[in-house]
Amino acid sequence: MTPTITAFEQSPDRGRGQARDMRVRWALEEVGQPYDVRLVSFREMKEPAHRALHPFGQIPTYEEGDFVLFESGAIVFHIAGKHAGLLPDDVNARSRATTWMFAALNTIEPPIVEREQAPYVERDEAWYNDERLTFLDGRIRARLDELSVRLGGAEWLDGAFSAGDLLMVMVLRRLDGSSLLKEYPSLSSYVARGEERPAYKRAFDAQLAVFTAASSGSSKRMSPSCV
Ligand code: GTB
Repeated sequence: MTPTITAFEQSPDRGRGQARDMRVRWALEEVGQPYDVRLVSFREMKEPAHRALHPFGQIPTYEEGDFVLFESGAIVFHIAGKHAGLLPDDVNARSRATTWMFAALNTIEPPIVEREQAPYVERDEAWYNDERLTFLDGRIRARLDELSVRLGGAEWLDGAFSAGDLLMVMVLRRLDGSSLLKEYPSLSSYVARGEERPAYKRAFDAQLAVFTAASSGSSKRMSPSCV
């Protein structure tokens, strides 16, 4: 059965592949699973029909007939469990790769998202530039220091490319608009390796095509709730 995912009708990121449907698209492309996309507006996301799929009224969702999932990490995990190619067969190696999925979403992404959100809510505070940004950037740097030490000169985090790398690359890409990632050449190269994968490119082009088709020169600005 062809799964259906949901994505923004018009992504506030202007097709830069930052919305979380990109993670799901990339996973589906990696395993060679065709998929349909249902585009939803911000209004539709908050209506009962969509909330029946996603209790928090967000994208992405994933449907295979009556089977419904939300949370991009859970969806990627489901795809990786159902198809070969994103998680190793060996149980321990599979758990290590899964650990990197959690590390990407629970350890690396939160300080990055907090840094993204800060300008929306704190920009006008007197202490914003000198204190708050220094603190938030420092927290991200601490994680990037540690992650780059662990990656060392390896191609991927634990052997072959896995769903852990897929999510880690996507999370690190959220630093695209800042100079922080550039301070870490090995992590920049790691992200570039992910972006060079044919499956990544197909997923990126597909989400960009949605934005391009929908765009008439206007776009919605990202808002603090749009994380
Ligand atoms: N934990 C959930 C998951 O991983 O699936 C989070 C889902 C989520 O945050 N969805 C966002 C959403 O639906 C879109 S992806 N927001 C609308 C709302 O909450 O009303 C987050 C996102 C959006 C836009 C950008 N951007 O413009 O750069 C980046 C990331």
